[in-house]
Amino acid sequence: MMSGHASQALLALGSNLGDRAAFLDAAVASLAAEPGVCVLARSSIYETAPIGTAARADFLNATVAVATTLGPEGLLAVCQRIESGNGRVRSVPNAPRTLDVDMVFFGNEERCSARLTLPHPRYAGRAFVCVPLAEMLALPPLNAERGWDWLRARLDALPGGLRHPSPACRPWKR
Ligand code: PH2
Ligand code: MG
Ligand code: MG
Repeated sequence: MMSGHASQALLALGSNLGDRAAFLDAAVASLAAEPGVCVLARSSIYETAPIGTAARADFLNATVAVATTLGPEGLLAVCQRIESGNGRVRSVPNAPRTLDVDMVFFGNEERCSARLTLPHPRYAGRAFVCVPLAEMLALPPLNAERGWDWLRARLDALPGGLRHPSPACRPWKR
């Protein structure tokens, strides 16, 4: 249960080390158990070629839509705690990771600081973020809600190829 004013936020999950799907599931479960965070929707899971890293192992990626009474900093702290609790070790940047939980949007908020840039500075080029976001928006419960029109407008502005599954971002079967 949540009381007070809630914000909409979109999180991107990624794993390319260990039991990748189990780490994504654990992240969703941890978010759902978090006071002040309500999981509204999760996308299905996609298998994706690594982008912008020397990593060789394919990722599993998914996105989650939440309502939260936390602010951006509080939600960021939750994301980092969930990463650490799932074996994430911050060694070399972009090293293979058990779990990455990135904040892509916090409502329509725009900000840029060393700790947190919103929207995520690279989401618009990344099918592994945009494809699952588009999937969530097309399905209940988000598809029927005018409250998500701001996100629909953001995604509609992107090239179509970024919003549809492709060999680089393909549906993954459990
Ligand atoms: N995350 C990165 C860098 N590259 N590539 C894919 N396919 N999926 C990711 O989650 C990912 C990536 C940095 O966090
Ligand atoms: Mg990331
Ligand atoms: Mg990250």
